[in-house]
Amino acid sequence: MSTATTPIESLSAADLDQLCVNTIRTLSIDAVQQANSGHPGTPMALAPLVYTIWNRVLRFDPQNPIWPNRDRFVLSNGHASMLLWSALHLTGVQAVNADYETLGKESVSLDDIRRFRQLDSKAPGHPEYHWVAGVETTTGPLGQGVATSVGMAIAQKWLAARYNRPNFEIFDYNVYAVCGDGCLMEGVASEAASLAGHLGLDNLCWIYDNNRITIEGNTRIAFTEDAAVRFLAYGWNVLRVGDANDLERIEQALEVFGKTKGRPTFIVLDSHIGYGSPHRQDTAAAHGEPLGEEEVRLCKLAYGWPEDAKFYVPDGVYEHFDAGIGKRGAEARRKWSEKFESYRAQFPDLAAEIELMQHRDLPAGWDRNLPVFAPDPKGLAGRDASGKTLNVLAQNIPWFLGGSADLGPSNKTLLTFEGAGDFQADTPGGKNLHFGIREHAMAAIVNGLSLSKLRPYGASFFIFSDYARPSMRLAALMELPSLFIFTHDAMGDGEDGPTHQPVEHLASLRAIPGLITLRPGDANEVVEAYRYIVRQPHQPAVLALSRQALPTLDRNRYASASGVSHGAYILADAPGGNPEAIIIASGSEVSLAVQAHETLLAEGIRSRVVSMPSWEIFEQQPKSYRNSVLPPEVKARVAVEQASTFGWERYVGEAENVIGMNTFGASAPLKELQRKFGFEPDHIVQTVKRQLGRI
Ligand SMILES: Cc1ncc(C[n+]2csc(CCOP(=O)(O)OP(=O)(O)O)c2C)c(N)n1
Ligand SMILES: [Mg+2]
Repeated sequence: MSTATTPIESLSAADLDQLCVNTIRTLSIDAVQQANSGHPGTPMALAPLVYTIWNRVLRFDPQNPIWPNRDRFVLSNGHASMLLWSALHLTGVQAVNADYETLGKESVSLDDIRRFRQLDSKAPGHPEYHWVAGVETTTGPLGQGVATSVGMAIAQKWLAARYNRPNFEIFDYNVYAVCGDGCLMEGVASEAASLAGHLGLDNLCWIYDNNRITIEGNTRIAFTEDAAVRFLAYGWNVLRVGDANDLERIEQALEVFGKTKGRPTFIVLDSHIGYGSPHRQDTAAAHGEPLGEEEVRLCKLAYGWPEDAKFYVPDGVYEHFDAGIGKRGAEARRKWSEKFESYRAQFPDLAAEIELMQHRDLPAGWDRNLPVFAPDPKGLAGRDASGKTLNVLAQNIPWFLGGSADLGPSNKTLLTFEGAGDFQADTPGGKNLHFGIREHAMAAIVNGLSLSKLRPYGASFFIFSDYARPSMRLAALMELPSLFIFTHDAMGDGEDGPTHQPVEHLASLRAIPGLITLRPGDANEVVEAYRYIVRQPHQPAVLALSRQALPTLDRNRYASASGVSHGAYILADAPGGNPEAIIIASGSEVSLAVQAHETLLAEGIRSRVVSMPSWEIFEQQPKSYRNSVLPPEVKARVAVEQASTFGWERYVGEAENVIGMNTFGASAPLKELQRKFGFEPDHIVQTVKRQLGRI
């Protein structure tokens, strides 16, 4: 048997493969041991898989990890992150900055790996998009990676349909996702797999690490279904590789995937967690604990490794990766770039679109013909204003697309213009996605589309944002411009009752760092909300929209809706300013606040109305602006919002100054609910007067 110290010239090709595989293994166990924290067992088991995908199959150029037509590799079992750090390091993937420039240094250095899980290391605990070049999506919450990979695969199909031309396969990449038992147990993966099967995404391959181990022990305690049969039922092609150490079999299975048309591929890979560890192999202990110095030594012995070497990359390993993925990736990218140049000559407009999209820029004229709504006391529902705006944006921005979780007709998110089309297996250029009743997968898929540089939206009722929240949180963590459109934002669907009436949702979404929530107060605020959102290339947003008509305010009388871009603005003021009381409202309560204001003015009370569609945007404004809208010396304040009162104290002082919800709603017509819960102008008037001592 050759060992890690056998002279390079006497190693066969198979020996070199093995040397690379064992380098991934030993880097992983050394990093976990050094950090005294992490997950060694799965990297030890899956090193051959990752080696085979990366060095033999993936069309990926380490010199340019953001090449648009690269194959995507997603590590959905993110706890096995050392697999990815090893692969990124050994293949020499280059760092890229936020301006999409390669920096001439490696993305993950050996020193980063030595500092695995330490502050500022480019080898953090779990794969983090944005932080480490070469990570295609953030993973760790199990199931998210595989679900997101479906979005990436949909994106490839859509991009190919729009941009490929005969002899110009500009987009023909594949998406590989590795997952474990945990990912397969999570519902989001099932939702996504079902949709992927329906859509026949033959560019998508999931490899399932069938090691029968999770944290609590053998999967016989909780997970005994036949996953292969389940995926067959979803309409996937299912393959099995019975030995995770068999590089040739793994490669063959991946070849079969490459040739399979009309269905995604699911490869069941039987593996041994902690492979090579005499005392830990096939045990849950191998999952999430360092092996211990002695066991590390024994593993190295088993791998033919020098027992005392740490973070050791033997001669020939970097070179072997260079000769594999390095050469193949560079060649693929070079050919593509040449092809793209002739494409640009023949199809300059399409080429220009692709380049804009890659930099998350917008096409010229992206906001032309956005609707302007005339004053109208009866007004328009937020969702209707949204539908009109969406239909304009989706025509102006070719790569703006999306859909709903079966609520398109209610959410008003259907794109109805000529040529918009439905995205289906046989019509992959359609812009209307049908996610089915799968909110969680929808949000993950929307993230996958965003990661592929499209501008996507997903929609549902606001109450069901709960079902999508884990992926929305990841959108924020990844700084993706994913747009989540939620209608029926409060009690507007009255009769549906408390199961359908959001209460805590705004507060809970406002608590997610980096996520922008917007609850516009009339049709023109809806347009301005979109205008703001579309211009943010790196921020996810939630739009909370009304089901019911809201009066369209007369903007000659009240301030322009462009104030939305400041998060909050003075909508109506006491004559000459200098108010003695401030009413702050969002969404459907803005018009109530305006009515209360008119009453107060008539009674000689100098009130101001602040429309506050977005806390987060307001908080980003300079203090001088914030103080001009909410002058600190004006203490009499009321906030009105048909949602949890939680948090509003920050703007109005006492909880008793908030007209909001402290309970669930009820099933009744909206008018009755407004009376029951105090969302009426008169209640606002009384609350203001009470503070001013005028009652
Ligand atoms: C949504 C979610 N729930 C729980 C966890 C905590 N967790 C991390 S790994 C793991 C077990 C995963 O088992 P498996 O996917 O089989 O991974 P293996 O141990 O085989 O690598 C759990 C429960 C998580 N990361 N994400
Ligand atoms: Mg497992």
